[in-house]
Amino acid sequence: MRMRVSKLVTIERHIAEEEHVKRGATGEFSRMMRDMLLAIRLISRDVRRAGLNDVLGLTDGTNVHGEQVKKLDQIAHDTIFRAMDHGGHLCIMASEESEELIPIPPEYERGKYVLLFDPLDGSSNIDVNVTIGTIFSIYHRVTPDYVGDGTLEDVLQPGARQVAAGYVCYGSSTQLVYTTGNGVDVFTYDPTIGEFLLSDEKIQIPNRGKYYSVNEGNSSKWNDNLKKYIEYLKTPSTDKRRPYSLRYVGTSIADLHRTIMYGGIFMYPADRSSPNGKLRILYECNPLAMIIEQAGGRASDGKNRILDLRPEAIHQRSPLFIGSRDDVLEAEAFLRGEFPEGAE
Ligand code: AHM
Ligand code: MG
Repeated sequence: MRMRVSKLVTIERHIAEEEHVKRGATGEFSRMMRDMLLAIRLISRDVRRAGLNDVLGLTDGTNVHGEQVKKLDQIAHDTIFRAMDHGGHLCIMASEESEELIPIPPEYERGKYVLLFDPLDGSSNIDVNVTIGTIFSIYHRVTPDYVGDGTLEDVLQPGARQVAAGYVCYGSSTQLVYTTGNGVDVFTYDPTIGEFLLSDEKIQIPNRGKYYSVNEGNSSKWNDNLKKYIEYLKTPSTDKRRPYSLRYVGTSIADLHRTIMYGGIFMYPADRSSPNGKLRILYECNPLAMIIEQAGGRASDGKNRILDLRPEAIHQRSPLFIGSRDDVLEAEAFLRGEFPEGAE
């Protein structure tokens, strides 16, 4: 469900207005987001020219210019780091592309925010021109020292404490889906003027959908309750609510974006070889969960609310069931072994 907007508003204006209402207009959050938007515009440019600009699939070695060729996900990581390291707004960063925490270089000031990100989500789709994305999650630091580096404690906060979360979808257009806890807004990039413009305001996910999204190639490793749930979704019902249709891009933000717009459920469950699923809590599950909850949906690990998890490591994984409220509740019931009539 979307509310189209007729007014012309850039994202920077929108963020500044929201900050004015919520935070008494210190302007610091807006300035930090301005740096982040610069990184996103640069990544979008590189993604849009992929195939022409030496960023596809070449990991090692040198190109014809004698330069080392980097993969797009490394370029995206470096771009975000270089846009965010010197603004004085952050005290620490963490990224899917970095094993360890990423400190702010000693020559720059430290700020009160923490940034966690997946620079290029859907890496397996980069080389085949399929939708990829960027995910980010922002917290206030919890360590009191405003001049010192942020620590692991600042990074390992439960998702419920996020100040803002967003993802960028490099799809048929580049869109930024974003929340600061005041609903979810969608901004579409106009490359001719270099601006993100508000395109859908306060989007809400339908309470139930007709799409399910999961890597069914893993089904031989699933537990019986999950197998039953997927079988149930595929079984025609007399009220025509089922069968569901399957959609699976293999880029979590693309699968989530469709799920928000049309309703349904996206899952990356645990299985025999991946007892915690695949997706990472800090920079994948948490920001996506904040966005889905702000859009009226639900996100869980099958039992617990994602945003209440207490991560203990930067790259910790969690199973993820996310989407329309009634679909996720139904999945959770199946996983508990509670089946609706006719599904046993
Ligand atoms: P990545 O961050 O290395 O790209 O991996 C995460 C991606 C998700 O975007 C997507 O949901 C999942 O991996 C797909 O995994 P699979 O290929 O196992 O279905
Ligand atoms: Mg990822």
